[in-house]
Amino acid sequence: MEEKEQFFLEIYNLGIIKFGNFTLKSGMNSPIYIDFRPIASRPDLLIKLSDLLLHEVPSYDFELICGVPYAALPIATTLSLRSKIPLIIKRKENKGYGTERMIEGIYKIGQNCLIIEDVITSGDSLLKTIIDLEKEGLIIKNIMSILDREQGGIENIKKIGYNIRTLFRIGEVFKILKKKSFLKEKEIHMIQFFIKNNIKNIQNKRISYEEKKEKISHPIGKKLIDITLKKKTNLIVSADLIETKKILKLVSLIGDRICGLKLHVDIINDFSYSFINYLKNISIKKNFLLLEDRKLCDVSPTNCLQLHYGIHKISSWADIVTAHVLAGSMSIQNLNIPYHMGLITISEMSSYGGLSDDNYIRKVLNISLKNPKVIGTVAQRKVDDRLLLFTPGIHFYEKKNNLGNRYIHPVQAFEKNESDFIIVGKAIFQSENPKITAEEYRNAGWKAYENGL
Ligand code: 5BU
Repeated sequence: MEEKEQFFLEIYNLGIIKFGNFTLKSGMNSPIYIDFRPIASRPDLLIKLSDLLLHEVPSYDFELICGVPYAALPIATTLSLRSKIPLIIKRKENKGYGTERMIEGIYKIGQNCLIIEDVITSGDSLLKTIIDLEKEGLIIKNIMSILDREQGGIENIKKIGYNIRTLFRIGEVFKILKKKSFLKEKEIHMIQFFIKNNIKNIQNKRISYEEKKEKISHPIGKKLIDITLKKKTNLIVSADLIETKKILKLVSLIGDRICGLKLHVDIINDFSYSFINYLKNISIKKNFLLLEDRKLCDVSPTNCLQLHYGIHKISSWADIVTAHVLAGSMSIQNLNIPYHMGLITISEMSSYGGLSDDNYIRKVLNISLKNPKVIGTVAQRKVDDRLLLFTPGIHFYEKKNNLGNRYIHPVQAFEKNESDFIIVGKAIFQSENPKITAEEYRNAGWKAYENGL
């Protein structure tokens, strides 16, 4: 223990733990950020670390080593040099040219590979590495992480049958730092806050709409939650129809079952103000919100024009509008958004082959949290509790179609991603009986939410 403790204090002095307000790879917000990358510049510490790891997993127990990209790569490389066991490299994304291999290096089907992860939080990126290695026919008998943030990642990986160990646990590390008086008063408070929140995460329970309402400051976010609780529905129907008559007919069938109606007004052939006024009145009477899936994606002045002017004058009737933030945080500032209108950012689309990577998603989530007009986001993962999570790409039966759409079941949206709202399009409006089908999706969404509590 003495040796491990000494080692941890040495790496702590490199600044591997930072205190503040951080968005993690998983999309979660945390007052603590741990980054082992500085060790890459200290060969002496890399050697010490790999010797500590080899003490935990003897080298006769594996034939290959692979680090979860990218932070664990220098650690895995050192381990390979120390143990003389070959390294293989896992890519984070396909190159898109050449061999398009996800795993580089020399290996054979059936070989036993040790995986090294630096910090384990939810276990999601580790799982991606496991899946890619197994696709190549490799066997994963041992996984080592350097530090477990004790947020359920180790348990998640063990639950699916893998043998995973960790060198350090965040709780014990904090004790060492406190014992040695390495922490300031403010940092101790942040740690206590972190540990309190962690317990909740490990219990694996989602937060309720009531709790979420406390965390959301925007009035339209609160209103959406109120409607959801009152009507017991988290279903938003996407009316991707090109005739106003068809949209109004659909609404007359499903209006009682939804908390929101999503439109693409630019696909409507006969758009008019009388239509939108009529729809607005129904939305008030039946108590649901109108979402315009405009996907603003330009610089701020253009977004502003697209929102307020043109044929559709979106800001005069929509309760919520979607926006990409590809052009940066400023692109959704100074839009003169009316007080009662909220924005939904798009962090990660539901299609397969989308171009947003973990880094992009993290940045969008950060921008979303800092902009008071943003009520939530579209993502295919769990996000910070201060954002509402909207999940399109929902279907009971379809999984993937040849148009690039990927679908998940409502249960998956709530269980895996802790979604707040499901967005369902053609599964309802193309069904033989949209009224009954909407009721089925409403029930599935509501039950899945309640089961998560
Ligand atoms: P579908 O018929 O259930 O596939 O309709 C989904 C709707 O959600 C459709 O209007 C899309 O434009 C919209 N959508 C989506 O499918 N995926 C996304 O990531 C986003 C929006 Br953002």
